Amino acid sequence: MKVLSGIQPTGRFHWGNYFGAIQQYIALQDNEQAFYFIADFHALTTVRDRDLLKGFTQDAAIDLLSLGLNPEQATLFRQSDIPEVTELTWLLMTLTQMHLLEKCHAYKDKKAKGLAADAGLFTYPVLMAADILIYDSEVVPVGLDQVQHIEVTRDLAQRFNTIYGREVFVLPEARVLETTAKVPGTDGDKMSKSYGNIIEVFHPTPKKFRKKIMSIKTDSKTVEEPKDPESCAVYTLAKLFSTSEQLEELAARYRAGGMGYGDAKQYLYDRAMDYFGPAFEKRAELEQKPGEVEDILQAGAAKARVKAQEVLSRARDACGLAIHK
Ligand code: AQP
Repeated sequence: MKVLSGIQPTGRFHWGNYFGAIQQYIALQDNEQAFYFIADFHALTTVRDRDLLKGFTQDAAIDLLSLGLNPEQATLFRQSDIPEVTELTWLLMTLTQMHLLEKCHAYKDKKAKGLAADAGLFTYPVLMAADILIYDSEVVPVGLDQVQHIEVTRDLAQRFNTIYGREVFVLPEARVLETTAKVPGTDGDKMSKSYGNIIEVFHPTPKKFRKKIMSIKTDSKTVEEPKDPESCAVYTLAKLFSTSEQLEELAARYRAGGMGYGDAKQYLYDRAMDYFGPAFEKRAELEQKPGEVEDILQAGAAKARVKAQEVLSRARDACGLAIHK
């Protein structure tokens, strides 16, 4: 099975990114093809600071490797190291109907908020389609918010194949984990950088990590009062890290009363520290080896580019463009 996914270097990864997407990357990394890229071209629609983009991109690579992405199995690369992807974007753009993009949520949401959207944001799903189609990807592990974009990718692939009368592109499927498709943030809404409700996977110090967890919004019930676990963001997040026995025990403590939200948050902090502890240690090691990380990205790009050139040639040939040997 050919697996591919991309993740934007627009800040540090949060629990939504990890449980919705990255966890799947690791689980699928021993497939026939497991290509994962850092979507720096995409990030340009929001990050317009040279040093920041470079820093986020480097951090993204280190974070993924620390969280268990194994470069011996998976191919990790920067999106912008594969220029073929922008060429394929143009080929796809020539047959992308405007109405398809107008209904895409990233653009629609921004417009609804009265914010100015630029052409990069509007055409973002076409670049994403090129990212997926250029590696003959069959399965794309993502969170729920990206499913619509995979549908656009399928539409474009089908349209291209039909117009040019050839099976140039493989139609990919989204892979979404039911339980973590939409991880909630500290306010109960979908965890998202633009909502300011994220918990980052990596924090500069355990103290800052704890402070973030203690900032999760709860209602104002007193310690003595019984509480409803299912309507509490702390409990919902605790599900990410707990066994069913641990959860039952925690839910019983909520319902019985006598447990304050501070205790529930401490529980969440302890579980998260246990869970991510090994990644924190690995990260501290990798931070000292930027050269090694860069080598991994370049070796990944060299491998991915071979596949991208093969598929792009197929597409160029189908359109009647010259093929470069
Ligand atoms: N809350 C979430 N639950 C489950 N999956 C999520 N993903 C993001 N948020 C959640 C998944 O993470 C992958 C990378 O997404 P991205 O590159 O779009 O990252 P992002 O833009 O940083 O995600 P945000 O925080 O949601 O950013 P904004 O605020 O810019 O929209 C994807 O597979 C995504 O589904």
